[in-house]
Amino acid sequence: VEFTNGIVRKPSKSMVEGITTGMFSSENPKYEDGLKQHGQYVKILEKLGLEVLVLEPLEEFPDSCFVEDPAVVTDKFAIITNSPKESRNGEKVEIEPTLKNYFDNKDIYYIEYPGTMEGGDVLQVDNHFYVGLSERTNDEGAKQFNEFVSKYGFTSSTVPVTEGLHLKDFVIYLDDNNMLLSSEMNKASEFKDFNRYVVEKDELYAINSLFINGTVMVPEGYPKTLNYIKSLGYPVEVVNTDEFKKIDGSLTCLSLRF
Ligand code: CIR
Repeated sequence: VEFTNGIVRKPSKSMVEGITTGMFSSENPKYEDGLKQHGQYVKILEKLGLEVLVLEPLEEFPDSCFVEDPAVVTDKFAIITNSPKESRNGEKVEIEPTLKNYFDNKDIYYIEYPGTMEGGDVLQVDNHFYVGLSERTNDEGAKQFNEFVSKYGFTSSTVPVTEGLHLKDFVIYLDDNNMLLSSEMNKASEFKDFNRYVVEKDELYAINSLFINGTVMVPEGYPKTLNYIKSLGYPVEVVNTDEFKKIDGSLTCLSLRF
């Protein structure tokens, strides 16, 4: 999949109150550093050929820089999700007008209660979507999602998320059949036909690397995973997202790409 557009939202000062499981860090994020890191992230997206729309921060939503969660987009359609977390659910209303600038109304769909979903649980592999069933995404959400994507010739299937927040924290697809995953996800039969690299526990955060137009963006500080990705022949862009990591945010979370 070749991307031409990116949508991001600058972090708000309230990011220091973002939700966290403490899965990656027990520290509080620093807003100023987060803002700088966000700027670097955007620069890399631009370098990789995306035209990036940078939305203004939303103080009332501490996690709103994680624009991947309130919507799932492809070049053909957009699905507005439905977070079960009260502090995140309003983000869908904020992203909707922006998506209307890119998509016809008929190509915008809505996950509705009792269905819940966040985009971090949706992993696209060519014409198939793996949907993680997690604390944020339920069966009913996955069912509605399947109905929408099947109109466009896509398929989807579900995978339980047992280790933490979102599916894409534990399994990511690069391209050419290459996949990075946790040892737990590696046990799932769904992924057995991929060329799998099991990321070691001490580098778990690096699973969420981001393939964009031939290059892989990799978080800074994970040499083993970085070297593996390089050994596959990919050019890499290393990016520091430490402040977002403190509130469970990784690379894919920070943008919508289509
Ligand atoms: C949350 O818990 O909702 C945020 N602090 C982190 C969201 C990360 N999003 C993602 O992985 N797609």
